[in-house]
Amino acid sequence: MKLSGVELLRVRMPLVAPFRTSFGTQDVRDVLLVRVVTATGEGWGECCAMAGPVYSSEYVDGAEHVLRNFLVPALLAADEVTAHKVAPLLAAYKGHRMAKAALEMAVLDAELRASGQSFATALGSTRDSVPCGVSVGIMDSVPQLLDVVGGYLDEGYVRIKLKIEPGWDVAPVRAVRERFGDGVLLQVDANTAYTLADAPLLARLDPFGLLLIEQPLAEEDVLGHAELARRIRTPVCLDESIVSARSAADAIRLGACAIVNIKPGRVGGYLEARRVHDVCAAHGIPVWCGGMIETGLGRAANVALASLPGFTLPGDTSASDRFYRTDITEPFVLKDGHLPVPTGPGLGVAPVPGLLAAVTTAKAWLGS
Ligand code: OSB
Ligand code: MG
Repeated sequence: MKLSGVELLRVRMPLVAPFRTSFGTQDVRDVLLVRVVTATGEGWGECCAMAGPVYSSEYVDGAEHVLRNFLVPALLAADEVTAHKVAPLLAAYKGHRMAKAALEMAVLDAELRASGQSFATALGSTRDSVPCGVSVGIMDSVPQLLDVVGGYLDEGYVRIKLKIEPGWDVAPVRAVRERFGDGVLLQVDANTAYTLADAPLLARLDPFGLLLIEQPLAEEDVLGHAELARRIRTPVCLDESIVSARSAADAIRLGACAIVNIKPGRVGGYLEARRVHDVCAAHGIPVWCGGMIETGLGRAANVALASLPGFTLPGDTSASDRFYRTDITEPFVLKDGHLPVPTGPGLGVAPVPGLLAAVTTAKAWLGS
């Protein structure tokens, strides 16, 4: 394909409730969308960067800047663009994986729409629905947390993830276990809020039979995670530290993770995400699909990815209404704790023009 142009759109969507993590509180999602246009059609990508560089070094204005000034011009200058050519075409530009991922996603969508194949089929899906977990933010009180968790269990979510930070860890986990029992699939996510000196504290989570503890230590502290894994019984799962298939292979070799959270944006796209899946599968490391508060576009692609065979744990692939009263696509609706894997060409969903227009704050066309 030759790209005739690329549109960058900024979309502002209020969250149904504030979402608090160890790195801050969000009540609105400022999303960057990418629409690539070819002679025969279009494709959609979503950039998962947050408003500020608080989860990782990328942030949405930075992603827009690097796309506009470096990444999009590189693709517009190429005579032949396919999804598999995007990473090599952009390889001269270091880092900026979330920005690259959004552009590659849009190209992949355009390519698959043109050929009539779904994301799921292209990635190697083996299931037509995926079990869904939900990520539960830090609350003001334990009773409030129990209400929220109870609501999600009533909705049918099959796994609960509690966000934790120092001062909000053992007590909320104990309370959820006491109220809802040992049968609930339960895990925690620290988003790098601890250090190795906290190992004795984190070992106090051992009796609660958690599925995993996600990213307790700093992004670059891979050896620290390996040491922590020797000092606690809860399996260590990495999120922020895994930025490529290579870093996954290294972390596994070092004993830093027993489980991996795969987020396509964090690793530079859905094609690299599949390679992370393959590396983990080859080592017997279970994976699950993370989330970055995606709109229906990113959600569709994540659900497709989560239907690959190595995704043996429920992901943060919650329904649209977990974060948004109104999505920009047809909403993803939970059924028996599962979401259906889209089957239509490409993402299988597209923005509904009126819904998209209602939340779009800026648009820029790059190309002729
Ligand atoms: O660490 O998994 C994370 C949201 C934003 C940034 C980082 C994370 C999260 C979540 C929410 O936990 C996942 C979701 O989209 O459901
Ligand atoms: Mg995480």
